[in-house]
Amino acid sequence: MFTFEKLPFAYDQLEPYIDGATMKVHYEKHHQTYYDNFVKAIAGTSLVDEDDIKVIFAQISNLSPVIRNNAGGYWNHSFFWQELTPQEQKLPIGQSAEAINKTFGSFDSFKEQFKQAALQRFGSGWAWLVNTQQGLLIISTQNQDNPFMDVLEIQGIPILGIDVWEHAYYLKYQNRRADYIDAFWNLVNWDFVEKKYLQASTIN
Ligand code: MN3
Repeated sequence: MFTFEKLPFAYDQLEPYIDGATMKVHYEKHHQTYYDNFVKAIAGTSLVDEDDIKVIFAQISNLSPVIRNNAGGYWNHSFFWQELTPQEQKLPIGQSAEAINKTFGSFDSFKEQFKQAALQRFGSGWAWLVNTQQGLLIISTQNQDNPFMDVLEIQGIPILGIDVWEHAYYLKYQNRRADYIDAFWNLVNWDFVEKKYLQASTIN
């Protein structure tokens, strides 16, 4: 059973970095539609009985584009909401902070590389920090593809992601994707990132 979960904050709580109107449309229209279409697309197939969406992602190359886009859209947004917080935590913590510093030289250097990946994603998609057998990596995916999907050259376990579809920022930032990415750093829930990093390290 795949569920559509509540937002962990009110629509306007991420202001001024992400405005309430954008959050409302993003969650109620975009995310809800991905979820509804995903559920519709797997209805009547054996995928309905899956309780781990990663099993679906691992065979996505054999499934329809409708399932690929909507399963990804559903999961990516669920992850994104949990990863954001109004608390303005500012800095990574714990073992994920250490791994980021070790891999990228410094937090600032990581932010810069992550921003470049997010800026260079042509059209719609996501940039991700993922954990792999080789350690942390920054990747980007097109459309609603997800780091677990078997279609990707480099797969990994998502630790952090940013939605760079225009629907995520256009009302406030118009074409200024770079400004939206800069503002995003005020919203990252580093407790969540640390939790994901520790889980991913256990799996590896
Ligand atoms: Mn989105």
